[in-house]
Amino acid sequence: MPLSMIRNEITAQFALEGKVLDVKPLGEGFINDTYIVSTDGPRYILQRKNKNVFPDVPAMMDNIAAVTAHIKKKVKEPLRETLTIISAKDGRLFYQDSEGEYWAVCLFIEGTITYDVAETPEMARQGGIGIGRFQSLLSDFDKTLAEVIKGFHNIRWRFKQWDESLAADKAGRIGALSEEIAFVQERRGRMLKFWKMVEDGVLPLRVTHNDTKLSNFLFDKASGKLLCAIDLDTVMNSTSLNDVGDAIRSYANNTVEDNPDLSKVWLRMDMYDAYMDGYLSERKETLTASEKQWLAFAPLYITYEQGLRFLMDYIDGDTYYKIAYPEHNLVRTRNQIALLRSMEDNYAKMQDAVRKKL
Ligand code: GN1
Ligand code: MG
Repeated sequence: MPLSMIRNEITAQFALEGKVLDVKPLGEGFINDTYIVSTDGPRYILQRKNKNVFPDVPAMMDNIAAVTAHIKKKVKEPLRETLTIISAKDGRLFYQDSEGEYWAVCLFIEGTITYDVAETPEMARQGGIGIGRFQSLLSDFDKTLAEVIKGFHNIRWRFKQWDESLAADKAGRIGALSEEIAFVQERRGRMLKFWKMVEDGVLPLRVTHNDTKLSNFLFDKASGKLLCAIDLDTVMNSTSLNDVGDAIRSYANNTVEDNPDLSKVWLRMDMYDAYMDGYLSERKETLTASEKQWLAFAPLYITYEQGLRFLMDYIDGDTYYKIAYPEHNLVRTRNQIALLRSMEDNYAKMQDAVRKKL
């Protein structure tokens, strides 16, 4: 859809304050299309939600509305510490256009900044406090959330998809991927063992964000503190350990997740340590014994899962993640494999660091 149409027709469907002056694409995210809307009043974030990825956008928006309403009741600055959904003029949380596409708007939070790579351990510590706080604020949230993406962090389900992808070899690519495929296959049992604890209730279900990479958090420019978790599309009920794991996957990678230069990819223990320090300062008292025991494994689990998902998308012919060049998903896969190797080399130290803080 041309930008002029988004500007004139889509924004007009929402209850915005002020006259729309400008709409610009914001090149963030691998899934949705995101725009920033300037008006003579507040600024807004407008998104076209990806309906191939999210089969039930209305249920997803209900999840986000419920979670943000809960957080708003508890924080000092309700308009800055969580997202504010702006309804469509008909009162719904989204607008569906004539092509069936879903659009949603939230307030742009001024005075904030996002990052792709953590700059200092203090930033990682703030990240840990931030997700810990997110979990604490939602610890008494008692509604069940819709499962917006089936089996999102469920590796048993991912293996089912994986086996089907390998069997279909849709893009005819698996012949050249024997090393990467072997890497995934060798670790299946270990990863299933972790997920089994979620299935058996050994690791409890909590309200989780499920997409906690660094760039999904706003930092306050003035204080440097983590202010707000954004991209709430995947809030669901899962193990809270994965929110820490996914964060470590990005905060503690020495470089971005699609750097093709693998000599730059490794786990920064200083970032890991600082993140865990912040996180446990918030959550130490509330985690169960099993959660504490498996916390250090979560980054390995999520990095593995992410590598598998990138590789599966490459094998399927790049239908899920946005790519900027043909080998993008393969580059991402190799990056995650290198990061996981580095985590495996450091696993004893990772466990030790957690133990010392408990
Ligand atoms: C996607 O939407 P975005 O870019 O924040 C993906 C995450 C991945 C991430 C990798 C719904 O997140 O699971 O970890 O890319 N989100 C979905 O960068 O699949
Ligand atoms: Mg997302």
